[in-house]
Amino acid sequence: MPEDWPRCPETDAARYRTAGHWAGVTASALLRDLAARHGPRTALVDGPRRWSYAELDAHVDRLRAGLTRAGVRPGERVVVHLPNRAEFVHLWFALVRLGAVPVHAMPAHRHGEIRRLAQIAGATTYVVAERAGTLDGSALAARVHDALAPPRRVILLTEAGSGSSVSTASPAVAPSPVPTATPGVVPEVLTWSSLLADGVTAPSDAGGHGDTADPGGLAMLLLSGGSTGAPKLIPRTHDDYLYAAREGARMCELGPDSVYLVCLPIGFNFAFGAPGVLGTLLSGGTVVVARDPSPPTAFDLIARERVTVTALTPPLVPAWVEEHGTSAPDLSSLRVLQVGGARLADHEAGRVEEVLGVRLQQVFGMAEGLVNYTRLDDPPHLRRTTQGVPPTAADEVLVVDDEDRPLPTGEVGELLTRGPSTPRGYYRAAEHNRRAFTADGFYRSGDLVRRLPSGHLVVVGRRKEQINRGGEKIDTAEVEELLRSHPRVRAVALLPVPDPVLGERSVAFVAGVEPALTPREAARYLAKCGLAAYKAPDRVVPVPDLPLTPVGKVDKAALARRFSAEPGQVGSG
Ligand code: J2J
Repeated sequence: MPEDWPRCPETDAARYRTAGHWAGVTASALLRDLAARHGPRTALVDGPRRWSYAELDAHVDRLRAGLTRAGVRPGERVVVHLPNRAEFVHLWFALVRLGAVPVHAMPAHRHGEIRRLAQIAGATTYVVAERAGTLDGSALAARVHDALAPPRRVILLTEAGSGSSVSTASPAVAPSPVPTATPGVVPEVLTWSSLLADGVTAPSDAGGHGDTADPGGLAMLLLSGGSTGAPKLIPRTHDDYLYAAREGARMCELGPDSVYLVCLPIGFNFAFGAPGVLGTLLSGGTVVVARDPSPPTAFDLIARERVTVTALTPPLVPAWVEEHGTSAPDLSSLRVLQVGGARLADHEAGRVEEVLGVRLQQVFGMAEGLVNYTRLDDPPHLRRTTQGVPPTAADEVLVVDDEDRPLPTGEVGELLTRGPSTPRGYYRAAEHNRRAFTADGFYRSGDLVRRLPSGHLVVVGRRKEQINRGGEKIDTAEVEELLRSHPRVRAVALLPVPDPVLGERSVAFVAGVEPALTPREAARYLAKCGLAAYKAPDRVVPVPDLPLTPVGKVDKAALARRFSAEPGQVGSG
């Protein structure tokens, strides 16, 4: 049977181990070690709830035992669809300790994305909050459970959360009324509190699989924002993920006194591992969970918990700057503000330091592994106008032309990368891997960059079919395919257009039958298909036909030219 994902060749693996990049410990063993070293120090804060390192470790044992009793076994994949709550951290470590594999879903995901995630991962279990904002976890579970592999478990996190005395009676998740579900396939529904009910006794309590598992084995699966067609999952190992978190912590100068505020979705690679939750914990610091990224929530927590570092995507920066002007918050503890996920405009970069009075760190990363950071002591112009450097020389970066030939310093080309944090292929995607990676194992990022003589990278564009809407990635093919299935749409092309706040917005050029599709109709239709709301086109431009290139592909460059020539003239929105 072919392997689910390509391992790193042994010559490179040995080099990473010898250099100490791959430390040879699992995340579970790491947490035990942290508990031994930092026992009474505060590890995790969520509202009034706090866990010391020792308490976190013990709580993870208890949850691991509950998951084992519920039947979750080593190697099973589990879709984790939780909002910013301490329970995300508990569950992540409990799964890893059990030897199961967390699959990170984003809060904005809906049944379309979750079903695909579950199917590609071959996940047995779906963990969702019963309610989070507009998300109705029970209803969502009913729409996705038949996409799970047997025994099809759903775990509902109730608002009362961990340690509460919520009834263990399962809320009804009836066989789904939606056409996507297979009638009669009833999932097993468990509540969080039932998992925690019986303490730490479980069949395999002695030892713990996750402590002794292969550190080079699969630890987690992340969703790629970067590929066209079927979504791709990124297999991350303990070795490669902990390397990335550790190097991120070094670039961010974290230590035991660091307090990291999780503003962005906690399952986003930036917030979880760059250095994020894991980098903070392995430094002995404190992770504070913000339930939403709004400036008032964040400012309140920064002042209350003496937060020293946090991370944002670019669209949040002007909101922070503005709120700072009106509410004069106490940000005196905040030392570093990381900004990444999309290109931060140079003028906004300047305002971060001038107005907020904190050190800006630009972060240009990818769930595929490589994360670049500006150094905290870089000169101001490099902090403001570049997206940083790779953390170590082992993170190889090439800037190449269309034929993969390395370009001289200063020229714009595609970034290729290989290194201790970058897997050599996607999960169960052998054919796609032949295109997405070079023969010698470099990942083709699709990002167009320029490298300065200092080694700093500047992101100038991309060659992949993707829209980066303020850090939220849209695979244009995914949206186009769904819109094409609308009865009034014949042909459609989704394009990015510049936007002062988000960096980019999406415009759908639609050829079809009258009356022309409106943006609202498009959004409703895509929501019905189960797509995250941010993927709906911001504008819809009706066109008689889509222009084609000589080889018969949609000529997106021509559409972009037409739009930029008369943006106000065309379409509605
Ligand atoms: C321009 N484009 C950027 C930046 C990411 C840290 C930070 C971000 C991510 C992330 C991450 C950018 N300027 N500063 O995983 O650990 C675009 C690039 C990149 C893609 C990856 C992390 N920072 N990007 O955003 O997997 O196009 O990871 O290839 O979601 O986002 O997206 P994603």
